[in-house]
Amino acid sequence: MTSPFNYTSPTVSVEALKHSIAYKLMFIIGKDPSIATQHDWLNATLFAVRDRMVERWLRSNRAQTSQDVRQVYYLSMEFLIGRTLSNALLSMGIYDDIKQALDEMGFDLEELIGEENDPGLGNGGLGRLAACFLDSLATLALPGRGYGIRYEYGMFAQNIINGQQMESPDYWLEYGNPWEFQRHSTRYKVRFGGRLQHEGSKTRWLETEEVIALAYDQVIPGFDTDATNTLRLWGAQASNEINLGKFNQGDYFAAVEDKNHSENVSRVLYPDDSTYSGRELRLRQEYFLVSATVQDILNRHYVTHHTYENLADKIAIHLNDTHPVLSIPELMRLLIDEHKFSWEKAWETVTQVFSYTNHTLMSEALETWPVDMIGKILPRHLEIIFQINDHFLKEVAVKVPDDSGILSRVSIIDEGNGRRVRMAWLAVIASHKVNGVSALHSELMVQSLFVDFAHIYPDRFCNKTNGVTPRRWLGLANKPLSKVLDDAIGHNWRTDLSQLEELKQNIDYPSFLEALRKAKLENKKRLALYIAQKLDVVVDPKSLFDVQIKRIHEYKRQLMNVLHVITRYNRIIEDPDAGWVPRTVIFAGKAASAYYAAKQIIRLINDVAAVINEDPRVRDKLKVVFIPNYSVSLAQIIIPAADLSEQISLAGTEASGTSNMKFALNGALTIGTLDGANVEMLEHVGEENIFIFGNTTPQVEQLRRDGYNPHTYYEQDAELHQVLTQIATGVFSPNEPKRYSNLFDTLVNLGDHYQLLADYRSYVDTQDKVDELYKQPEEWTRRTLLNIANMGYFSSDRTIQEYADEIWNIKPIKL
Ligand code: 26W
Repeated sequence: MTSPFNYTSPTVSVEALKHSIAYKLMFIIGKDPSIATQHDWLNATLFAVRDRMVERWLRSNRAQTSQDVRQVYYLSMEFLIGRTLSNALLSMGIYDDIKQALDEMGFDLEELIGEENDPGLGNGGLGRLAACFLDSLATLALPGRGYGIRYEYGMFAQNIINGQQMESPDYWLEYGNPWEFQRHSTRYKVRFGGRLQHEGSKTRWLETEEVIALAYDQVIPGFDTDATNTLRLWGAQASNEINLGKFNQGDYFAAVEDKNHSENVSRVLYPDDSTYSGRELRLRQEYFLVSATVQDILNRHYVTHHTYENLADKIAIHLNDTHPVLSIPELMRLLIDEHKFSWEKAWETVTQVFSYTNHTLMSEALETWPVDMIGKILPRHLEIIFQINDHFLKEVAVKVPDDSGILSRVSIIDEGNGRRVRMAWLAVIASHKVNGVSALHSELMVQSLFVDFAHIYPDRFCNKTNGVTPRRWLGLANKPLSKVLDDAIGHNWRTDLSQLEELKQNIDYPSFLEALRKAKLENKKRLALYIAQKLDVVVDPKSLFDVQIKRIHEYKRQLMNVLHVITRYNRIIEDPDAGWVPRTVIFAGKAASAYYAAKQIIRLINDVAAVINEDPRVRDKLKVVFIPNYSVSLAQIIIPAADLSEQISLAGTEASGTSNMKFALNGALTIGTLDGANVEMLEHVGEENIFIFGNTTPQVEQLRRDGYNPHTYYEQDAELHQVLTQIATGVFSPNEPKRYSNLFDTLVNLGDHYQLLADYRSYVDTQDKVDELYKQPEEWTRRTLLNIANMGYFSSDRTIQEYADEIWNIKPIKL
């Protein structure tokens, strides 16, 4: 008899697909076709597609278990995975079949794809990087799983009202989430608070509050392979044990309210990616992720090995920034308190298992938690952290005896600052590898933030330059260009991006350059249509699309971009017939809700746009648009349409950047500073093919040391003076002339922390060079071709292969 589990994939003929979509609509959604909404049909399609992935998924899982390979667990508070349907269709190679099936049923696939919600479970670069990494892990058949939180509310939705950002909640689960499998039986208790009881060498953690972490799994398909991985997100559920005291006193409502309260832990993503907030709920979230995950890891390990002795051989745990750092004391606690490990053995295991990526050097973003707060919420963990610190400081005193200040500098506990726990220090001390995300960033990391640790542990620090997945960021986002590439070099660049090099042989073929230009124009038309529909602004697809899309932050210097826009505006008015290259300047990005300066920058962009777009004197020569509610799916529309990519952060501040890579891969030229991964992009594309300007990191530091005075630039540069005066005197806010006097002061009188004025002249001059080149379309396109062809290095497949070989020590599974 054949086993019922010897099940092969449902066939993927168009007929079979039609049948299963109709079946899902009836039996899963429970709707009659005559009353089903677009969303119902979308969900029915998602279910039908999901079915076809599950069999490979189970097989991959079985292979991982039976081959008993070492696994990596990627812990991240954020995963910005984007829409899943189209990505899954391309991965499985059934895009055209589904398209036809839906077509025959009277639906347009593209339209349904546009209906899918885009889960915003992340802030920006860090969360999106995690999603690219999952895609690459699966595509390379590497055994790895992502662990995160299933926030009910993702990143807030941004509306622009009267030029200002307004936030509204993003309840992304409104129509359900057909991709996830809720695992009713995979649940762990996560405990908070309580007190400790010591009996001899044993410690007990008593009288805690409890929350249940419930697993929700999502399938992560590899591209063109059966290998399929899992992203496991935890949702909070109140534990069954409601407050019996209150219940028995007849206070039914209070007892149930407590239950609701505990579910808050997975309610909402903290929408701040720049300043660490210090809020107790955030600390609880971090522990919630970590505790459920470490319990799950141990459980999975035990099921196959019946021992924890070989844990360090079989697992690697990666920390995406410090946010999941409590997994270190959590693993120590479980090994010692529950599994009878000695301190020494537990610590040895921990240091072999953990690795950590740092994503920012900026001090305001570094996590430190008050000792008292950790003590109240996680008393046992605080005790373990102190113990780790004691052991470590003793080791340092032996290793570096002649440096008197070192112990207080490297201590996990910052005694100066109201006693706080430095999470990054804990991560460095417990990890066998610590990496930065670009060559420059990794270098600065060991010279500044971790300089003492680099002396203590010289072999611990390394670089892993970020990358992006070519599947989503070229194959899916840019169909016109993908077609051109397929025709020229075949399809395999999707899994071996270095093949793009072969495009160089086409550099002298005008017809190929023409094909590239046509693809770009098609993408620009699509974006122009979107802008017309959403903003009621008409932009010319033939104009140069100059794009800056990313979180709004002072260090990223969107404001410097605005200074250039106003400069250009003034020049056009001054000399309207000077042969201007028409430009459309496009911005998008969210500001953290409490970040006043960032919100003012958004408002200024919109005010400037209103004035310029209405001014008949500039008409078709300059347009400015701010596209609201930036997201992964919006990025997929905007990036392929860009001619110019703005990567203009102050040198030394942007750890890597990843949109810089996406833009170049999609045939935009970069205007940028020598910051983050721009430096390596320059090395790969060659200096003729990128517009680099501004001070370098050493120059920035020098200027700071010498006492940078922005006022001199303001006084000495007439154009700059004019622009700043216009902003300060209300030329762009006539109803409220003083609206931007604070902004003006920050730049001119309060030190201009991000040195916009110092880089302004070189930025504006470089923008002139951009115009000159754009006037020669053939030459422009040749350079975009060289950008595309040289982006192979920036595939996240390359990055993940390096992590696998040099940090995690994992090998692909055989399928
Ligand atoms: C605690 C508050 C908080 C939350 C998130 C502080 C900092 C963060 C992240 C580290 C911010 C972030 O997304 N960093 C970005 O990471 C990308 C992926 O490595 C880099 O490309 C960006 O340069 C870096 O800003």
